[in-house]
Amino acid sequence: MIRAVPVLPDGRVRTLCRMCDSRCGIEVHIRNSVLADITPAPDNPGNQGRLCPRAHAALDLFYHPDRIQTPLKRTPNGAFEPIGWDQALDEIAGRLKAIVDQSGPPAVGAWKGEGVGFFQQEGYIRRFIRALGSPNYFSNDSVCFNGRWLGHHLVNGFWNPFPYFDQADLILLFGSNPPVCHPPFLREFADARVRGARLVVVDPKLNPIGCWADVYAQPRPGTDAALIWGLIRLVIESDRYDHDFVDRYVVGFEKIAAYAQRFTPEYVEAESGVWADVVRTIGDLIVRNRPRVSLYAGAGLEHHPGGVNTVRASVILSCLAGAMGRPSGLFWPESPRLASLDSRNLFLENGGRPIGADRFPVLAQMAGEGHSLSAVNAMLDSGEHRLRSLLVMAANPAVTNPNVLKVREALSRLDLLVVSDFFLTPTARLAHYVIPGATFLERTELHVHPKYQTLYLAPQVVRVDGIPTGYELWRDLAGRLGLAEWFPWPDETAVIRHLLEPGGWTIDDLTAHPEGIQYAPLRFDRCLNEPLPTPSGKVEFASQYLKNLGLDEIPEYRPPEAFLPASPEFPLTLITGARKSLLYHSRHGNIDRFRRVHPKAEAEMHPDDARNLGLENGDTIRLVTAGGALIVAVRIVHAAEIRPGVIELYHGWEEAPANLLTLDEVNDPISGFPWLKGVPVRVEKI
Ligand SMILES: Nc1nc2c(c(=O)[nH]1)N[C@H]1C(S)=C(S)[C@@H](COP(=O)(O)OP(=O)(O)OC[C@H]3O[C@@H](n4cnc5c(=O)[nH]c(N)nc54)[C@H](O)[C@@H]3O)O[C@H]1N2
Ligand SMILES: Nc1nc2c(c(=O)[nH]1)N[C@H]1C(S)=C(S)[C@@H](COP(=O)(O)OP(=O)(O)OC[C@H]3O[C@@H](n4cnc5c(=O)[nH]c(N)nc54)[C@H](O)[C@@H]3O)O[C@H]1N2
Ligand code: SF4
Ligand SMILES: [Mo]
Repeated sequence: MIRAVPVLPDGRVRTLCRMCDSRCGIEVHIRNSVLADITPAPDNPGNQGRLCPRAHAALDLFYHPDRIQTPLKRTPNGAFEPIGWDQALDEIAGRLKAIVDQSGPPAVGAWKGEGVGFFQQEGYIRRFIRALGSPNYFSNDSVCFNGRWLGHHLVNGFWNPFPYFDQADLILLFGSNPPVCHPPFLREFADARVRGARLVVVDPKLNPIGCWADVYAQPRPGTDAALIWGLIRLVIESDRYDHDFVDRYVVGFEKIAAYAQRFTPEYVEAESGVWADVVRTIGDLIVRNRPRVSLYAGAGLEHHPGGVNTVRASVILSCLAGAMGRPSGLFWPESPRLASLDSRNLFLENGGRPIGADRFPVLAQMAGEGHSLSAVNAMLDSGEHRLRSLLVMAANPAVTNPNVLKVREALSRLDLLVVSDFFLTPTARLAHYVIPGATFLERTELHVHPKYQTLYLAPQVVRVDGIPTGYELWRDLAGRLGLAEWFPWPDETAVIRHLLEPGGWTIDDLTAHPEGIQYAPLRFDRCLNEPLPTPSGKVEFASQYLKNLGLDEIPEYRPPEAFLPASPEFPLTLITGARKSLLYHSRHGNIDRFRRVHPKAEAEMHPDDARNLGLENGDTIRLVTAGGALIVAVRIVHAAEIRPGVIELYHGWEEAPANLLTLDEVNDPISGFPWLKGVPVRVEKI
């Protein structure tokens, strides 16, 4: 049993759930020094007294019998032996120093995963790698939200990840599944529907929210941009867009108006498979319900090689629908005045170029990070630019990254791989050293929610002897490398005091307001009253910055065939990673009660495709793509649930990784994203 010391022996501690990025308010109940229960906090603006079932899984993970509780060292025969904390850090620091002395700091990289989120923990990792003198910071964000982040920033210079859906008259969801992925937004959808708001869902797979839709369109994967351009054309043709807005705020309107001409409803139907009259119906809904339109693009749009352009086109459509400067649409959230842990600008200004910056300069310049798929190539490189060591925090790329066989080969070639995790994952099993990871219940953390412009303190609920928090790990490692001045704070509370200083807040202020402090009034029209943080200061329908880099000035539509020519070898299309309610990427498969709900990997298939292939429900099939092959069971779904010709497979199964099939070298030219959804595939009956 884990050596847990809760901050109080009995009672409740108010904090935030970080079992996903929604960060709902929770109360952790402690009874006789045991973490006994988690219930919703009543007054958090996000969850408003509700929780999803994953919140309780925090306790399943915390007390899990397989949880790693001491550092582990891999022995020559491949087994792991427990070692002491000082020995682990001394040896890791010694080996890092030797690599830096021989090959220079850039031979060392760090890789952050979704497990630790995007602010304070990310800051530590960025800071550590910068202190070492390496530009090589990588993260899951190279396959997560960076595509959408870039798409929005290229057009507007900002991104409010979530609009206020409850204030919309029309919600358009493209490739997203909020009931499963962001449960707190269900309340907003429900409120909007009660008021009579319309809902359009565009997804090749009927996900739960699709069942609520007024219009459900099932496109051929990777062709959303054709539909979006068709809608842009209809809005321009209707002349019901705001001419004054376009004249005052927009660069490049004529270019997009000319380009949109070819996207007639019939052309959109030929490209995307969405019927021409459905295209017209959606266009009509936009025109009638503007300007209170919430257009939300999920991971379904960015996991394609044309992803950033698709997102850019969706932002242009939102702007033409009048969504700029409205709570239901596009607004420019303010950031709180906090000190920065991260020193990315410092590095980039000094000419630091992370791995992948030559191929994907926009990612490096705008998001300030290396390209994780190029990092994998650099681990396999034998030349002077070889990446020799990687420090992985809360990520499982041996399952979650495309082309997992290559990822595993690359990780096993490293001279030093250190992984911090709760469990011996496929990634951790390749490590030289495994560091036990602290759950969010074990750390004190600041959180910022841009939608509400709210700052929260999530206090530590429990301490575990022998398990360092993320901060303690980086601090102690930096100390051993002579870099103590980068981590001068004794503990996480001191870090938070430092972070709060510029804004004049104190820890007591935040403790007194567990529901969060709104750090600035919400000014939805800010984006209409201040120059935008784009090169021109305006809304960039056309981007000179991209043009100068030899990239698409306007977000042109490129069909999937532009990236991989159609081949009779691969007649079907594979989409991966539609989220499952109780699983989280490669996580939670080891929670028995969750496993009973999602027992095994299954490829979902349309009944017509199954019939053509002579398949029955439960048959075993081999899926083959240009990337690899995988044997898996088939589940034949209802005819309405998936577009004919499309196969869906969840991406988090350790025993059946969908990422054996995805393509790491077919990339979005702007973000460098791999091809995770829409990959040409063949099905063989076994
Ligand atoms: N339970 C749970 N919740 C999660 C996660 C989890 O693993 N589990 N992960 C979290 C993370 S990190 C993320 S990034 C978010 C993602 O959150 P969302 O983007 O809201 O959801 P996904 O399930 O990734 O939705 C992808 C949808 O896109 C569809 N799709 C696939 N290809 C296409 C296409 O070409 N066009 C269109 N229009 N749709 C397409 C899929 O069928 C699927 O329904 O979820 C977060 N929430
Ligand atoms: N084919 C395909 N691949 C995909 C996707 C897809 O849709 N299709 N989606 C992509 C997306 S959007 C994302 S975000 C990535 C996610 O990619 P990853 O971040 O690599 O995925 P996870 O499986 O969530 O791995 C997180 C690991 O961190 C550990 N962990 C969790 N919390 C903590 C913590 O606080 N501290 C420490 N030390 N460890 C912790 C967990 O045990 C787990 O092993 O996957 C991507 N991969
Ligand atoms: S949606 Fe669920 S998992 Fe995510 S923060 Fe809220 S309670 Fe936790
Ligand atoms: Mo993600």
